[in-house]
Amino acid sequence: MIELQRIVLREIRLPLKEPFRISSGVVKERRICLLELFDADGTVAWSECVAGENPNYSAETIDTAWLAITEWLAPRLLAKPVAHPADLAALFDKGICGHNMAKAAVEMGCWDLAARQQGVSLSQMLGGTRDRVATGISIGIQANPAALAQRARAAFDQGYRKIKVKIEPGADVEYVRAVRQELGPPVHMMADANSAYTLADAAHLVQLDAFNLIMIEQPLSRDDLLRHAELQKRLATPICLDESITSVDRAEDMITLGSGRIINIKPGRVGGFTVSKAIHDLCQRSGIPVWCGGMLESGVGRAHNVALASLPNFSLPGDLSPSARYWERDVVTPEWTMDDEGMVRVPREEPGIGVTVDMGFVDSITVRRKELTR
Ligand code: OSB
Ligand code: MG
Repeated sequence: MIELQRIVLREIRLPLKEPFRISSGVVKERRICLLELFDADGTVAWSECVAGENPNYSAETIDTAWLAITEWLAPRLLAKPVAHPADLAALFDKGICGHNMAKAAVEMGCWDLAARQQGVSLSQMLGGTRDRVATGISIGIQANPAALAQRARAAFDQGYRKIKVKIEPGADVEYVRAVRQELGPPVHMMADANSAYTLADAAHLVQLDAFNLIMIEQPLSRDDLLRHAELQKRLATPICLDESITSVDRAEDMITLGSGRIINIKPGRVGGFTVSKAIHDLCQRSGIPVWCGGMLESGVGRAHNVALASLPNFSLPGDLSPSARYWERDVVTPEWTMDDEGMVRVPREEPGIGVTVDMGFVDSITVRRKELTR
């Protein structure tokens, strides 16, 4: 039984070690909303809202999520007890359109809470089966192909099992060619366009077939399921959808229409773990591989992603880099690390997310705080 008494929202500022540039925008310093949830039985849980600083990846931002959580979502949850975190998606969707990242932040915090109440790890609570998950890196757009190839080489040598490079018009074919030449044929490589192209670019994108990519992520706009299907007919490389998949129905549409052959599941984008699990299960039944995407999360959001990625159909390496790839100092102990085989350990002995929030550090980087009570 989840009977929340209080939710504390904090906005922290966490500078990235280096700016992260994708086709739709650049981020130098993350503004991250953390949630601390207090149950009537004394259990305390944590989650992170993955909404960005600007509405470039999705319509949501940290500021819209802050509003949605404080005005609509938290009051609904604080008003009455909930039997199971799987009940929250329906509770939040009734009469509240969109705001998936805000909904997910609260919902995922309740999954951590329920896991702690039952004394099991979040991975176990979600049905995870692995004790290590394979890790890939997502490399932002660089100044030139040689700089990108050098970054890719360094990442591969560190152990990353999948090298994803961000592309956009003017920084695509030659960039991918340089990376493939540097790494050689067997390395798992992919490109992510973050919706930078249109169907008119199909002939141009077909050139990427030459580089044996395991997938091309989100070449077209989020709403372009039909056009993605058209593009997939012309591309040998599998399309993976990210921004487009915001619900189980969208995943089903992708499969029916042939808009893609792989899904990047980000629990924030789809409204939380219940929908993530449903998409995972649908894809498993349909022979569609999934992997866990990232949103430059702090160690709190990373814990939630790692737990999700331990489910059986997460068969491709996730965007789950260790703390040190993003931050000088992470907000959790222990920080997230990757071994030299490119694997991250799933905490399965500790209850809940399995890492401890460094309160002193969090306090020192908190720029706004709000307490919501019954
Ligand atoms: O498209 O997957 C994306 C980061 C911010 C917004 C969108 C994306 C990304 C990443 C980062 O690729 C992956 C990571 O967290 O390492
Ligand atoms: Mg993406």
